[in-house]
Amino acid sequence: MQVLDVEHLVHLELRNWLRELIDLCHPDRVHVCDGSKQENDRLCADLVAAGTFIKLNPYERLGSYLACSNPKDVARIEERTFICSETEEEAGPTNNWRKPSEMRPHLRRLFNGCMRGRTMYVIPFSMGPLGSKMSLIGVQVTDSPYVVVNMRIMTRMGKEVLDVLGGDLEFIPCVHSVGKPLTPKEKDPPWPCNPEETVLAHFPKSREIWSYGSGYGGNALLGKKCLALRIASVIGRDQGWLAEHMLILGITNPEGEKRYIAAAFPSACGKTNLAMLTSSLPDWKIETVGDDICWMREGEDGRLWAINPESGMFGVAPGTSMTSNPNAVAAMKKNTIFTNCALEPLGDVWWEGCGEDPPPLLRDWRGGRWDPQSGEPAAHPNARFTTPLAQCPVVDPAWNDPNGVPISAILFGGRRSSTVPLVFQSFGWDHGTFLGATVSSETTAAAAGVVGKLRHDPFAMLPFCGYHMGDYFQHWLDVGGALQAEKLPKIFYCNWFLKDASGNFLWPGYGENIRVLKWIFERCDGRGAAEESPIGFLPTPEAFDVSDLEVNVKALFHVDRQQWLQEAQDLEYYFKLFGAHLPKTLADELHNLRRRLS
Ligand code: GTP
Ligand code: SPV
Ligand code: MN
Repeated sequence: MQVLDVEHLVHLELRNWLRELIDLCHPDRVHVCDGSKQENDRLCADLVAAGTFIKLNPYERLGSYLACSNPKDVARIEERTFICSETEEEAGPTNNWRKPSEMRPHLRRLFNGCMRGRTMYVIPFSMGPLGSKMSLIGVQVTDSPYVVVNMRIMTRMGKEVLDVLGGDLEFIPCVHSVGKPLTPKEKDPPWPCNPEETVLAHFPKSREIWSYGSGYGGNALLGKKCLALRIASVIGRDQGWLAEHMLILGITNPEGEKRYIAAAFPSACGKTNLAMLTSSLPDWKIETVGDDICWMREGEDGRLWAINPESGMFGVAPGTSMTSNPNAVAAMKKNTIFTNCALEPLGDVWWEGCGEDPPPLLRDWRGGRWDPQSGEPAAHPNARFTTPLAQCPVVDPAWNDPNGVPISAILFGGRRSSTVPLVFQSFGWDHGTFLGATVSSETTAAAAGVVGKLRHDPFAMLPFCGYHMGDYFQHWLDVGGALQAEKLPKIFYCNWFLKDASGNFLWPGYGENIRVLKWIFERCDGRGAAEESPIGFLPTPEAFDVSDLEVNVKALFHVDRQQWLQEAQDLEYYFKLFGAHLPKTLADELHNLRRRLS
């Protein structure tokens, strides 16, 4: 382990920024992270000693730990997430806005002395392959060692990033504190946090992130949603590229031809599962480039090329099993941090839907003996695993390629129990942009608040767009408009979550989703028959492979005019929200949808 010291950092701006933060936060110690294994081992040992981590049984889970959070700190908190643009209009109607001149003094008060009794860790990290033209560098300061060891999995982190940063490259400053300074005699709780004062502030103009009070997920691992989506969406708008809440997968057909597909579904709606699905169709193969975030820009050949800015997965544990997602199960056999799972007496983790009955004497995520009669789940519904993407058995050979991968198709989708058929294709890029703008989905446990409520979540970016959503729609139209039509990815909409009258899923999902991807692949090839419907192209019965499956094809592809007229009516209201920022092209698309329906 090398001892890196703030005063020896060659980057003047970084050094000055850190000095200011040390003055403000008053940490007892400062540690610049080198990203080494030794450093990680020591931090994990410290976390075990502090009671934050429980070391799991090494025969089951080598190098792996369980952390259980404070019950008040279990998910992203959208009400406390702010975009601090100069004007409210720039943040737009879908974001919480605070005037920078109000937020800055508020943050100064909160951060003043907030790291007393703690170590300030400095994490240099790269979102995207080291040194790629498409990558961005951030430096996160945090007083949470749990955050450091998670960031080491989720990003490229440490000394090698400082080397790329050199003396003068730009970095995105990210400041994080759990908001729980310690007095000299005070004992640190296992999961320090400050739910009453939690705030997550983004400054799109100066490209800064300040997060206070939460140690959980996207609130605290600032490279993820804060940098790679909220701030990167603003940078992408300014520079002509796209920062999206999308998985990226490679799909190879039985002839050995390969294509790449990106897909946007809202939080906890199936990205990780689709990104590494095990095909139920023989000789079709899926490989994973990314499971949550995708940055896309025009390549030298005029196509859209994509990278995954992350290097790990922060995946939803409940529901992950050998039947639903064997690749994720294999990936998390070692070097994995589990958060808010249940603990078995023999030192392995357990969750609802893991494929095994709960063993006796299970400890629930709150730390007490789990009572199966209680009706409460043993693992929190938003329990997560943090695991290196490189450990996924089907990680794509190009996942770390600095040039990214060329995208042939883009999917949008949401969790809809009715109305939206299993899959359909847009009439073109503009109509595809319209489909992205119209995504609605039932809310999930990934964010604090009610679960199961249908809400608009355009492009699955509602909580993640750093500027006016209407302008974001226009940006999508502009990016597409700048590319040659034949080079544009084809755009599709899908829905794995249709239900029948008794509330059962109409579609088996998971590995069977390959059948949808197969049709998409063939559509990109100019094969794969489709018929026009008022909402887009639907697969013809012959073109959609349901061999060996017993499903109600008619119900899966039914387009109910009444329901869709209702949908269009609702969109009419929704689009008003964006006022003059709604692109006319999208208003026209809505008008055309209504015309086709009537
Ligand atoms: P974030 O990490 O929050 O962005 O979530 P995600 O979009 O990656 O969702 P993920 O793949 O983790 O899935 C979330 C939940 O949806 C899990 O409980 C899955 O079991 C469930 N799920 C995923 N794919 C399918 C599917 O094809 N059908 C059904 N019915 N459920 C699915
Ligand atoms: C999501 O909510 O979309 C996630 C989890 O991927 S978090 O990192 O907490 O945002
Ligand atoms: Mn996500």
